[in-house]
Formats: sequence, structure tokens, C-alpha cells
Amino acid sequence: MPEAPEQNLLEAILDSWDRNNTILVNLVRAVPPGGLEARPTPTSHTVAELLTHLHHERMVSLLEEAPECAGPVPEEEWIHEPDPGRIAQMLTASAQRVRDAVRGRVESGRALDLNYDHPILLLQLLIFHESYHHGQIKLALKLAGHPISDDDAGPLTWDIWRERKSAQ
Ligand code: NI
Repeated sequence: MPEAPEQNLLEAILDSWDRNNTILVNLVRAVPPGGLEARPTPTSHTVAELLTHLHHERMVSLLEEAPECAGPVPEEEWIHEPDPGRIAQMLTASAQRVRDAVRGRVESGRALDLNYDHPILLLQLLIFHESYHHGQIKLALKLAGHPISDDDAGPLTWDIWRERKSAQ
């Protein structure tokens, strides 16, 4: 029996969240040596701090909105984590928690606890937030002399959105 259209829509939205995280983790892995220390201006956060801020935002949102999927919130918001593998691990783990939270709330018909008209809006906010900082990170790397070329960035970012995984 074919799946209900609403179910397909939820899967597509969760897939968009997965792709967003793949793009972010790809960015972490593409940061050239020394790039995690880069700052867009002398008083700005480092690239590493921006990346751990994204993880922190997810974890705080879970605690506030869907505590059944919450985990440990980092004690500091802007941690300069020097190990890209560790940053990738944090982001992968928090992405899974957010995914589980939104799926759980949608499937059970429960609103989030604090904000948002619909649980899907948490994903939309996070994708917006992470894209905003993604651009900042690219600019910080360029200003610090560690640019990621468009040829390198394309397959790691835009191609992830466009990829057709399903048989046509
Ligand atoms: Ni932010």
C-alpha cells in the first residue's frame, strides 16, 4: 500500500535536515589546516567557536522544546574545540537528537513545549541559523587566508541538496 502523502512529506522534511547536517559536517572537514582558529574580525569568534555554537543552540533548543530527546548541554556556548573530528561527532549526535525530537512530536501530534506553531518550524529555524553561520565561516576563512574554493565547496554543499537518491 502506498504511504500517505503526509508521511512522505515528513520523510522529505527530515531528509532535508539530514542533508543540512551533512553539509555542515562536510564544511568542518573541509576547513584547511589552521582555519579553525580564523576569525572574521579581531573581536569575532573563531571558526571553531562558531561551529560549537551551532551544537549548543541545538542542545538548548531540545532542552527547552522537547526534553524527552535532550542530552547534555555544553557548559559554555562558544567552545574553541581544536579537533575537527570531535566537532563533527558533536554535530552528528545533536542532529540525530533534533531529528528524533521533531519526528516524535509530529507523529504524536504534540506541539513543542515553548515556541513554534509546528515542530517542523524548529528544523526550519535551525537550518536558517546554520546557513547564516555557514556563510560567516566561509568569509572568516577567506579573510584569514584559508579560503575554500567554489570548486571544492560545490560538491560538499549545493550538490548535497540536489542529489537524487531515489530511483526515478
Ligand atoms: Ni548564532
